[in-house]
Amino acid sequence: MTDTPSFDERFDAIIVGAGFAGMYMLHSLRARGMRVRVIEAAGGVGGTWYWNRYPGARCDVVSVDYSFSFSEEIQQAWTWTEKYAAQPEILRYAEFVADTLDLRRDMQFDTRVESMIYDDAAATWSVTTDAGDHYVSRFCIMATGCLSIPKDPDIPGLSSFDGPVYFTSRWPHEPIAFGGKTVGLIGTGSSGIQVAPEIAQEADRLFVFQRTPSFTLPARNTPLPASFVEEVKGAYSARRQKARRHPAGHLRPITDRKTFSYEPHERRSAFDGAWESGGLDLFGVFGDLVVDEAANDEVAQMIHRKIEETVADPTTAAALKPTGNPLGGRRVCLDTDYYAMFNRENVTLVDVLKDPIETVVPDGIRTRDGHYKIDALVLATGFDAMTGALLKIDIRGRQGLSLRDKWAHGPVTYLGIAVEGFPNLFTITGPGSPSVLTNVIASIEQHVEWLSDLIDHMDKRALKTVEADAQAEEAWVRHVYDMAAPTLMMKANSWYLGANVPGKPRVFMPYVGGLNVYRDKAQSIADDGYRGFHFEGNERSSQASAKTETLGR
Ligand code: NA7
Repeated sequence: MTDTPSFDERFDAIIVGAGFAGMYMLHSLRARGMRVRVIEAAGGVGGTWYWNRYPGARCDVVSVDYSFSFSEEIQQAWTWTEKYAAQPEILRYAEFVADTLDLRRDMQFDTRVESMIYDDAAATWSVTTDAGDHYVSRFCIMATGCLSIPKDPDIPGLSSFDGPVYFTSRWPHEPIAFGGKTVGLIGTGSSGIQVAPEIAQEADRLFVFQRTPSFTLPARNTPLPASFVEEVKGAYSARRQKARRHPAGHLRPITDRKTFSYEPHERRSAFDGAWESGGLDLFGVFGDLVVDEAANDEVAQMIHRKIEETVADPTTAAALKPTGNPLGGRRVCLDTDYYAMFNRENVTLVDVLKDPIETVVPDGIRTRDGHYKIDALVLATGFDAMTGALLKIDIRGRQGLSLRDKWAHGPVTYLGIAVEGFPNLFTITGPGSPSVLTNVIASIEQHVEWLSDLIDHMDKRALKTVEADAQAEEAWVRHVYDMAAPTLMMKANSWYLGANVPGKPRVFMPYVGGLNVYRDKAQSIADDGYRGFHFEGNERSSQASAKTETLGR
């Protein structure tokens, strides 16, 4: 890649982001002979796994499923070593895929896209970057990730702190020595829950500042026996096929059995069994946890009991019990020894619901009732999820329509893939797609393959642009809402709803209907001539097709 900015260099497609979505999209479009450039803010591939390199970062989908299925060569060549892979192994895997497919030659790293402006007359996108590049492209594909833009932590006095501040979402590449230090950690979502036990082992003292307690289940991560990996590899395509038909896109147990179809002692023993086996198995014994309030409450109580049994100090145990948000309403975390960590002498939970943080001061954190002296501060304060990365870029579609304006009251998309007014621009795992509620690699594969088919469809018919219809978009947004409305997920203050970012419109963003249902819907739309999309013809190839061609409305 050149160091000098490029002006008006032309591409068939520009892909923003070199995480798993950008990598597979590049491979797929290049295989079609397209000239493609991937633009990536990071210094390498891997997306979320490039940035979130804090100690303890680990995926909560089992490794043999959280990986690409499209290449038999890759899935046979790579060997996972743990049930739930840790960040370094996933990043090595992303790098291995990039090497195997020779992806880097079409990737531009350390570059952020600043604007994407649609030219109505030319039907192309003008893309500018912070490196001063100006590119022109027929298609733009946003592979920007659902959790890539850290939320502004919005903590008074933060800049006055004398010691180092580490964001889990922007963790340094060199190891951080916490030995002999007193560390403050703010944030107890997945990231905080994963990093805390690691810091606790090394630091002199750890203060965990918790505002909202999360539900977390023991991951019970374990090394993968070679025999298991061989068995998986021996029947990988059958396993992948099952995953494709699974609502979550990976082989976790599911059931439609209702909680109260069990006797109380059976419920308790089923819960205990799932707790012991670890991971998300709990959702495989009770199928109604996210819709039935009483069922949800009962299981929440069972988790409270586990907290009481594990955490010796009753005040700490009480503060750790999640209340007010139903189980599953916010992302359920998987942990390794999180609750047990609070029995260590050097770990203190600070309940900032009761004793709010007032300000960070040069030597620590001042709460209403206390002053905690710390040497280093770790922020695991979350992300501007699902829309943050898209709205950070100045995206303007037809007649200068800005995406920020279009989404002022919340994101609207068709299938989570396309937006009316923004021709030839696609979002991979955008709002309105199953994305974060699934094995996201399985969702990415579905999107990339569906979009590649759409582009084939256009090329075969010499169609220049594709755009979602307003009515189809409106109907999809309603459908996404209708699927979420009966669930308890609407009752939690979660990032799924944008509730973690002050002022963000409260709209439930992911599609809860399941990846299998979504896949069928998307396929039926394609089979129906891309119902809900309209195409414009290509003057270059045919004078007659220059009229607007509307298919399958
Ligand atoms: P999350 O799940 O959004 O968690 C962020 C945490 O930070 C959460 O406990 C917040 O408490 C807390 N927070 C945020 N701002 C503050 C301030 N100002 N004061 C105190 N506490 C604060 O982000 P994660 O990175 O852990 O996980 C995101 C996803 O990444 C995860 O679900 C996986 O899919 C991977 P609050 O809830 O706002 O009270």
